[in-house]
Amino acid sequence: MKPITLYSYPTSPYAQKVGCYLKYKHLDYSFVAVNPLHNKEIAFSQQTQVPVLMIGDEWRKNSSDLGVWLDELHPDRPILPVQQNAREKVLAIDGWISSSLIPSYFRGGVEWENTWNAIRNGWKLASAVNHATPLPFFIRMIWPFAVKRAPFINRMVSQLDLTESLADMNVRLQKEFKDHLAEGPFLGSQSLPTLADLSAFPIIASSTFMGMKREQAVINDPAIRAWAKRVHSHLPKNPLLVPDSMLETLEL
Ligand SMILES: N[C@@H](CCC(=O)N[C@@H](CS)C(=O)NCC(=O)O)C(=O)O
Repeated sequence: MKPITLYSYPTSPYAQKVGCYLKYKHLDYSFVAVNPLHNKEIAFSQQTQVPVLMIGDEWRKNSSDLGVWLDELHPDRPILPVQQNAREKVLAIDGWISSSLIPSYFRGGVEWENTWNAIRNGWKLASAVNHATPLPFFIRMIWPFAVKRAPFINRMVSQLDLTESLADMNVRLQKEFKDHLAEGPFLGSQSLPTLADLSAFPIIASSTFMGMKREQAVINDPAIRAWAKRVHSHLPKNPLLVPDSMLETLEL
């Protein structure tokens, strides 16, 4: 088997997606932490976006494409259904996760609903990044404010419908999530977890695992919490790229 290496900051929700694909598929891989201050570790890719996945001597980016690539190369424990309609449905739900659900969390880092919680959450993220690639103390302290101004985060947030308040957006996303779950037990009414579940799980569960406070967390909905527990049972206890020592709990 060609060696697999995942390059990212440990806190990127897009990299956490890929981490969950790899873990679900029981594929051995190395994780190389990228320092967000200089991105030297991915200089070979001549760009700065993570995650980057290297398999053998070929690298690619974009979490969703990486899931498709992994399934092509390693068809065991598939994350995409074979049947065309089901496959398209799963990929469409994953698209919604990448373009709506994940950016709504970034919006929470830009529009602070509760200042103290936002600062505390930012420091927790900084300490997880610092654990992987040491950051100067000053940078760790200003991290929540740097996130608020980070160009790639603001670019992503500006693509959302900002006429809708963040609170209303969270209520809508919770409802849309349950629509995607439909009859369950997994997203798109699938009987086993797919790429869509593995994409949504880390962004939804990592706030709980890392002890971050959110005003209206999607996971507060009982049906979504029950879904998260089902997905968790198919993954290692710690399915994140952040070590156990940085987590407050591994229970949902
Ligand atoms: N569509 C990409 C989005 C990845 C992304 O936005 N990554 C962020 C970190 S969470 C990043 O690397 N931003 C810095 C940059 O784009 O230079 C994916 O699904 O992988």
